[in-house]
Amino acid sequence: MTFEVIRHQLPLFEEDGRAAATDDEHGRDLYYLPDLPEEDPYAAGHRTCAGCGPAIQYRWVLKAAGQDTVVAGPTGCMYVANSTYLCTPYTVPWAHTPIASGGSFTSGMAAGYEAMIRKGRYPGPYPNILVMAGDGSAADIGIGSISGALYRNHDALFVCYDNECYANTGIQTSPTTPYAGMTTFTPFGKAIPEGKKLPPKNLARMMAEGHPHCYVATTTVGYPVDLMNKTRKGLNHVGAAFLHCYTPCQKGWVYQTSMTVELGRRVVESGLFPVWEYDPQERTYHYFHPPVQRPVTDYLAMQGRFGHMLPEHVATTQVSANRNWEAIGMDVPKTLRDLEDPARHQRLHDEEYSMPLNRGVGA
Ligand SMILES: Cc1ncc(C[n+]2csc(CCOP(=O)(O)OP(=O)(O)O)c2C)c(N)n1
Ligand code: SF4
Ligand SMILES: [Mg+2]
Repeated sequence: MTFEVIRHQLPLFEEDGRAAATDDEHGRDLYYLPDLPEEDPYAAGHRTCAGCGPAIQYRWVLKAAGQDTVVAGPTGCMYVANSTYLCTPYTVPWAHTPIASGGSFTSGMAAGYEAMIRKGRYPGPYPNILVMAGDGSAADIGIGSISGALYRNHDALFVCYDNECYANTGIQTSPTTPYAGMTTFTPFGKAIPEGKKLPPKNLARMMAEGHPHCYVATTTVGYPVDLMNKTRKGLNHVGAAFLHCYTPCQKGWVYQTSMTVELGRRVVESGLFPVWEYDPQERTYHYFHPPVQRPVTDYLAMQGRFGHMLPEHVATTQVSANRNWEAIGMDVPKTLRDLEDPARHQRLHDEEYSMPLNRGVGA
């Protein structure tokens, strides 16, 4: 006898009609949070750094997913800091996977639950199945297993929490480390004054273009409602979904602990991390157009990992940001176009602002 596989449909949080929310002078809502579920599948009791972006993302994703969830975590900070012996923040089933096999392990869970429900060995409904992998895992060492799971279209959500480095082993460069981002493997010096020379891998775009039947989206910890709704959309989608979430790493990026969520806004407002959603039915991208467009220095100057940048490096970063504005269908204001000129940064540097002194990674 075969049993039917019943699936959840999680309701979305209200994004409009924010009764209690107020806007600042730029029209940005002030970190509005809707009425959230009381339950916390990722509760207090972990050992991440203060202000850890991945920990904020883990909490919000699991709040959105709810108690009927099983979650996997490949090796990385969010495995190590969350699984100290006899101490765990999870109130839902959780499993560690090797760093390379987050995708294959999760596809096994999805296939297993589906088979067990069909055979009547698990009562159902089909649980929310997800994996949250670091960028070192999802964009580098384990990208093959995630791509395979997406391609085979297993019914699960594959999340990359992107802190733009291999954090847990001491802040090494990863494919998503931005141009000029200093890490222990990309120190700046006379030979390579910018630190990292390569631009970051465009992970989410690769996943959307390469697996056009999947729901794919980007988000940041600066937009909690967006993050939680995209989590729910990914889980509601029958088949594979991929979510790329920008999550600052306080230790690796060297910034004020309280600025994690603000960085999640500024990276979008400076054009360095476009937020979008790919609809596999229509096969189209939907881009978020932020109400503010800032110079990249508003973002870079908050972080010690960029403190060594010279005017020409800042100008190169502004060129990339301006390309991103065009790619998402926004005009580039003249003020931002002017900042493509290194001489303009030199003047600004001398007259108006200074980048912070780099205190060194992990200082
Ligand atoms: C195959 C393999 N290579 C290297 C390691 C060592 N290692 C453990 S955690 C880690 C960092 C993972 O980085 P990321 O996935 O970005 O997660 P984060 O630590 O940044 O949270 C590495 C390289 C490993 N566990 N397995
Ligand atoms: S090193 Fe970074 S990612 Fe790891 S726990 Fe600390 S803040 Fe979080
Ligand atoms: Mg990482």
